[in-house]
Amino acid sequence: MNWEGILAPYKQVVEELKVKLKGMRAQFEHESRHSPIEFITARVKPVESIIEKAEKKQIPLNRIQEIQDIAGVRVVCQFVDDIYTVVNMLRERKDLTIIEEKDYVSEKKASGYRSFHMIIEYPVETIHGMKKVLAEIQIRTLAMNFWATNEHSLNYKYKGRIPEEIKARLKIAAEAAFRLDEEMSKIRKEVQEAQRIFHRK
Ligand code: 0O2
Repeated sequence: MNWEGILAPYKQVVEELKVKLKGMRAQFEHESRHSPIEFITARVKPVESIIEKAEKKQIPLNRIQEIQDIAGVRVVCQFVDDIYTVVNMLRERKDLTIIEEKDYVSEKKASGYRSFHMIIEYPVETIHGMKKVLAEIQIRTLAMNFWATNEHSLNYKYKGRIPEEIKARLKIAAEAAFRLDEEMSKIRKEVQEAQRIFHRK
């Protein structure tokens, strides 16, 4: 398979979305307003993982465009409320179509995972014309990101079969991350005021 050719539009999408989201962040900063976006990461799913996911979801390789997260962008926020600010801003945009929303922030997954997922359809211009590509935007807090990154590493280490004892600890850690987000939300105004003073200096 010509993976480089297949993945080229996805690379383009990831780059474009990164530029646009960073642009949103810059506009907030320019207006000296709290940015709901702390940082952005993005990736094109590695070929090995695409093949694995296609097998898991029983999608033949000639239909891999049905896999929703080949292009993936992650928006990391300071506060839980920021997640919904970003979600609402994305809902308003005219340059993408929202296909599906999965709110694992208010309804965590069994693993303890929290994050807001948006599956979008994004039109990308190629030299062969316009192509609509699916992409996944994950929106989560710094605490949710810390947890998910560590859990992801453990899943990789244990090939998806994390021992029960560690799984239980991860659930406790997920609760602690949730409480941390709750506590930070309570002093949000104080934190933001401090950050405004800090930025002015
Ligand atoms: P990677 O390596 O990040 O690309 P579903 O069939 O709906 O259960 P699906 O279609 O994979 O599963 O959608 P879902 O649940 O929205 O998950 C998509 C992505 O969200 C995953 O991609 C992960 O990045 C992240 N995710 C979902 N659940 C968890 C979790 O329990 N822990 C962590 N750390 N991340 C999670 P991939 O392809 O699994 O992995």
